[in-house]
Amino acid sequence: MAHAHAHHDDHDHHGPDKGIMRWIKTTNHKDLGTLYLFFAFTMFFIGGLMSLVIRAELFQPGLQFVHPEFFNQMTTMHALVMIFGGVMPGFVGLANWMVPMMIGASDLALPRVNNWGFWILPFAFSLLLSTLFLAGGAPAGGWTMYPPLVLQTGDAFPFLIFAVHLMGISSITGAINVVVTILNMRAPGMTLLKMPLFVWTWLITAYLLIAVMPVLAGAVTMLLTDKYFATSFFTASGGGDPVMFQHIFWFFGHPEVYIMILPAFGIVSTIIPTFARKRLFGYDSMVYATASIAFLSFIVWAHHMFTVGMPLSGELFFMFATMLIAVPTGVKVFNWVATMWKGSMTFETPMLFALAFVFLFTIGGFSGLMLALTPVDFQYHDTYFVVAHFHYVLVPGAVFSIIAAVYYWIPKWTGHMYSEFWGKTHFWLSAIFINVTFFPQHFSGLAGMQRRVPDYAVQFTDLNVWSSVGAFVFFFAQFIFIFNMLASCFGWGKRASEKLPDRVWEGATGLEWTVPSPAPYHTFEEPPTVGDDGEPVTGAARPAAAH
Ligand code: HEM
Ligand SMILES: [Cu+2]
Repeated sequence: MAHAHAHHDDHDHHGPDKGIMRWIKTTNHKDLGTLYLFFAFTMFFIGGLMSLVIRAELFQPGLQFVHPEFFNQMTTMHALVMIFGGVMPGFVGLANWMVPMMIGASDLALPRVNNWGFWILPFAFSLLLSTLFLAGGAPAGGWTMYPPLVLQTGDAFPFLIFAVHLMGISSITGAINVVVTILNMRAPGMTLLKMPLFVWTWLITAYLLIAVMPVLAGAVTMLLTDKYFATSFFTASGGGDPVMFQHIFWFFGHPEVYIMILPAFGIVSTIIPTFARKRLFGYDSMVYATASIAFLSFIVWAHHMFTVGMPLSGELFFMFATMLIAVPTGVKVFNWVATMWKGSMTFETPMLFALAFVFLFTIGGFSGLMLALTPVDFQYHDTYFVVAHFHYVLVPGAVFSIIAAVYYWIPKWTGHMYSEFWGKTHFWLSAIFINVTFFPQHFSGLAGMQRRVPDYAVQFTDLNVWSSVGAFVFFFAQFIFIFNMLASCFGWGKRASEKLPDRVWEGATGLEWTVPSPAPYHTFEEPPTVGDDGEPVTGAARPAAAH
């Protein structure tokens, strides 16, 4: 011990580099977490602007602002930017910041890989976004890149494929880092079933990433050779099969949607116990439910292709397998509600976003169950009902959880409280207007309004006006969030000078609350020891009212 301490002391001069080089060369998990989050917010902003272009066009029937071709570029790029640039890097940023702190490790296991994993992303997205300025414009075949349509993409095509490969490499490096760190660097005493749920959900997510990103890479490489090297994997005239692309794509694509929701489950399972001042109900069952969902996500892919023409037995298998996912998901929702039952709840901003997550994600889950019913999917398929469904799980689902996590942990990151008043204002505007945006789409969809089309029949006008107004208000409400977070970073506002305690939230448990706020650049030079409950064993660090 004494030796370890001396060793630590003579490394004290190892602070961060100064200026821009700090951020370019950094291998520190906190710096990289910050970079990832900054990148994700930039992408949310760009992807959000694209959705506003779409919503402006859809405000009225007829064509007002953009050409149909550009409309299709916007839907395609919006989705690619939001998924691969916004939600996934957002979660990776949170993992970077929190996984080491939650398991008592000093950093991630592979810090240099971590640096590369991040810096690949700005290049990938520069490539992708540069296609907007190429002859023929950006990819417009949908984010699912179905052939034969996507093979008609102009000069943007190789940029698209290369960008997807780069995003995949970045995801895999991040995932390997998370797995290696969690399996090898937990504090003494922290067995697997004592890990915080955010760590568990990220461990499982990382395995999903490692399993399916290569499948996507394979699929897009086959597209590339079909276009430039005269193969015909997916071209019927050469003996290939475009439906095979859909099978390969969705074998990646369905687990991908769970990659965008499992870490959210972990976040909500962290926040609700804190503000209910009770332990999470059914910890073990939450772990097993997460693992079951991950397993099932591999055997349901063809529910995206019910209308493609499959044997009846196939349709039935994919229908029932999909509906089975409702069971572990129901366990999770039940446990969140049971955690709040008779708890001493308070409603600070992170809790509000977590609660909205539980309500609104459940709506998205139910519309998903409806879509799983094969016979009726023939009616909903490719309508706005689908758009409503996946936006309910992605926006008040994935995105709200990222927002909740940032509010929850930012006092720990920066040492300054954010403004609760502006946090609540941001919450109510977001929660109301996300519903104004997407709830009407259930009805336009059931009535037959097609997705990915810039025009619609006049009877859908009112519902689309609601959607467009909702989208614009939601978008501008997010500036409140940005200012609030900047205020916390730079210590603006009334409460900035307050010295925050280590345990910022009275009911919070976990190792991250045993270190000072702001967390020092290097946490846990010596690993903490944790007891049976996963909490630190000794000293003032032990929570007073954890149970
Ligand atoms: C409030 C924020 C958002 C708004 C207003 C919005 C709006 C839209 C609109 C208008 C479309 C086009 C629908 C169509 O014509 O087919 C769309 C498509 C899509 N959006 Fe969003 N969106 C938002 C956030 C997100 C997020 C966060 C994600 C993913 C993480 C996402 C993923 C998608 C996907 C996958 C598509 C389908 C694209 C395709 O058909 O290829 N959206 N969105
Ligand atoms: Cu699916």
